[in-house]
Amino acid sequence: MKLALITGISGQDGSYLSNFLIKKNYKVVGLDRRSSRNQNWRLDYFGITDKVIIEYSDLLEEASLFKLFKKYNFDEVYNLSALSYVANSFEVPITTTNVNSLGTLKLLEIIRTIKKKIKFYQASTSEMFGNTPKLPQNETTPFNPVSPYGISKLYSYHISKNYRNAYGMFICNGILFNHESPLRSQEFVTKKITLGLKKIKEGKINYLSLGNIYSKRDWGFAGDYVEAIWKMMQKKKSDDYIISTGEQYTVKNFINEAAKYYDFKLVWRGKGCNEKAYDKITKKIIIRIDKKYYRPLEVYNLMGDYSKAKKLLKWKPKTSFKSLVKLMCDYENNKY
Ligand code: NAP
Ligand code: G4F
Repeated sequence: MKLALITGISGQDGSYLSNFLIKKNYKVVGLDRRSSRNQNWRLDYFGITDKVIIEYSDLLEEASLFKLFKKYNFDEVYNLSALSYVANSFEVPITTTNVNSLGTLKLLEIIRTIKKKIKFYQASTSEMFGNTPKLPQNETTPFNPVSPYGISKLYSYHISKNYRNAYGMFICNGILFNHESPLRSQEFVTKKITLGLKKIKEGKINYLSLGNIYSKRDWGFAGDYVEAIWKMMQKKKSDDYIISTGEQYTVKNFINEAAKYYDFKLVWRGKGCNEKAYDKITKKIIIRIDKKYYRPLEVYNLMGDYSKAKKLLKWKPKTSFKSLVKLMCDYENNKY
């Protein structure tokens, strides 16, 4: 039985990966921050709360991390912990960098010191590409991050490669494009839309306020992506891989697809901050644009080329854009 450590176990990917690894007969230890919120709701969703060992620690606490590695003889470490909300990274750039950059370095240093054979996965991101002119983005596309989040993740990407090359350690960077699920946190745009439209339908709110609806994203399903993460950790040699769907849609496309699910017939009028979507039947405003959701800098155009993962990992995404929107809406309606 392999022993895996998942940092960020309380997050979206942490729960999907825990469920996946438990099915593969792993023993899973989850690094969790103590919080006043119920952090286990995602593990509860999979019915695996009692099957994982939760250890309270923090990526900011070096001594506590060290003790954890002394206590367990890990085979694989999946570093999913991060302050992952891009907009928020502009508000708290220092904490973002401490957790997302130095947190990774702390783990790598502990592994290098204690047991170099431990395999390490770093949760890298398409946000590192920022506003690069090249499309689709692949493993050789130059990075040009435009947020404190993207920059903090680029540090971790490079330091991970550095430890792999300098010390011969097994370290993979998964450069994952946006991936969503019913378990996505509510501040991210896909969940905000699928949950928001449901609340409008039920009369709980009048309309939904959003920011830039013209940015394009390559949206996949988290359940598909954790399989790719695991597969790269099973290869003989560690490497970096793009994980994506190879398709892109605007935020507006996502809204229109979700609106169909809820039987809204959206008509769009106006431009920029004055653009609105009305329901053709009721004439009520459903979507408004609010400047407060614009970011100081935006990433406009992401689409990944996952050919390398397809060839070397025999991985490809299973869930289409339409299926993803449907399964997120189904969840809001207790059908998933
Ligand atoms: P998420 O839901 O925001 O989960 C982030 C996790 O990190 C949470 O468990 C959070 O704990 C934990 N965390 C934050 N600060 C920490 C600290 N100081 N010490 C220990 N843990 C800390 O993110 P996700 O969507 O699952 O993404 C997983 C990873 O993949 C992240 O590193 C993210 O940046 C990266 N990524 C995500 C995507 C995507 O589209 N989802 C794409 C590319 C890369 P709390 O619950 O206590 O806040
Ligand atoms: O859902 P988002 O906040 O995701 P974003 O910024 O693309 O970041 C996610 O994907 C990254 C991978 O590329 C991850 F590394 C990162 O951790 C995170 O999981 O925003 C998507 C797009 C943006 O262009 C944003 O400006 O939607 C736009 N948007 C428009 N209105 C909005 C809103 N985003 C949010 N969160 N809320 C809005 O009201």
